[in-house]
Amino acid sequence: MVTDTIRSVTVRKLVIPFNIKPVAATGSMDDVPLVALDIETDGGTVGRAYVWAFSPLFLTPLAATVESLGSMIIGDGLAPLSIESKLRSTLRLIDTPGLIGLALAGIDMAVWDAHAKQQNLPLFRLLGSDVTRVPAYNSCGLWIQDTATLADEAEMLLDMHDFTAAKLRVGRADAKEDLRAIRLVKERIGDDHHLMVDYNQSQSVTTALQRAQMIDGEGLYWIEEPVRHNDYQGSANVARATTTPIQSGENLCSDFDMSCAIEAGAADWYMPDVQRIGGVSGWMRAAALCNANGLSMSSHLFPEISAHLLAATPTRHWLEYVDWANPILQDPLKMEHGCAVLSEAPGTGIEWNEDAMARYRV
Ligand code: SMN
Ligand code: MG
Repeated sequence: MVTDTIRSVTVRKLVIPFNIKPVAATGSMDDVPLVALDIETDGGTVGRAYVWAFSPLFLTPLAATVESLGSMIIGDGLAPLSIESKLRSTLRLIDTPGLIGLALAGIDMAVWDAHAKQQNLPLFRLLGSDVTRVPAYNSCGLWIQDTATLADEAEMLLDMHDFTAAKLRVGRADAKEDLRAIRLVKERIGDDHHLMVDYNQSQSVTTALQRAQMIDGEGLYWIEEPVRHNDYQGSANVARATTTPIQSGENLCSDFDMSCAIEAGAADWYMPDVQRIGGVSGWMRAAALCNANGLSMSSHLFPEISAHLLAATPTRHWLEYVDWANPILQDPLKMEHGCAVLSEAPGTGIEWNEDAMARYRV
């Protein structure tokens, strides 16, 4: 069988405004700096994906890193696992954390998109799934902000697509203010809606234990990243002391990282981020680990591709919904009754709105 080969890898740098600017306990953001990838084959198939640079300061280095990795796969056959394996073995000496890891994941996602398009299948069907709806929580707001604004915002976020769950960021200097924030939101949304909270790694193990004890009886759905993400033992101490499930995983950079976290009992549930865990290829390895260990797996950001991946994840749990890339997408992810509804379009469904791309290009 003759397969297409990779002809070009094109990157564009974009800065998109947020509807609601994220302010977490450990950092805030003014806009969404993205690197958009187009990987074209000699047969004319174009795979698309985007990666997130966190800060506009890292947009140029991330785009350049994607370009460098892209130059390594020109002429290769359109075989996502073989391309990923070649990149990882060629990069063994420099290793692949940081920007190189994000860039590699971006290439992997775009190559999988092209592969699925060539097979004329949406990614979730290519991966063997027929699950077309994935439950989602709204993560577009409820940042560290004036507690007086939280209840109205929570109601607005749930109303957006009849969501049944939302996430509140915590980790304020005064733990009592966090408790107040939780109670204000819980009281407004009621017991038939779930509330997750995220400390964004802001606590020491000692304060995390104190704070977790303080909020453990508040009926929260999960407590996310209470301590530094790679302090697996510290996180395990918090997980053992708490009835509310501890959620973690957005900072895991490989299935090996995940296996270490699981071995330590760092969390009750995991939520890998597709651009950190290694794209589609890395995600599927992580999903196998969660399945083997009986652990529920949710996603972090990147809802367009994560919805496909969760559909193919045996222990699928929650999709984290954000609308950050919507302005540049021709068909933003369809949301209905609190679920992502997967499209039958071939690939991941990521196609650019070229007018918007021109507007936000830097
Ligand atoms: C988060 C994501 C992106 C920016 C800030 C905070 C958060 C989450 O950890 O889980 O959504
Ligand atoms: Mg988080």
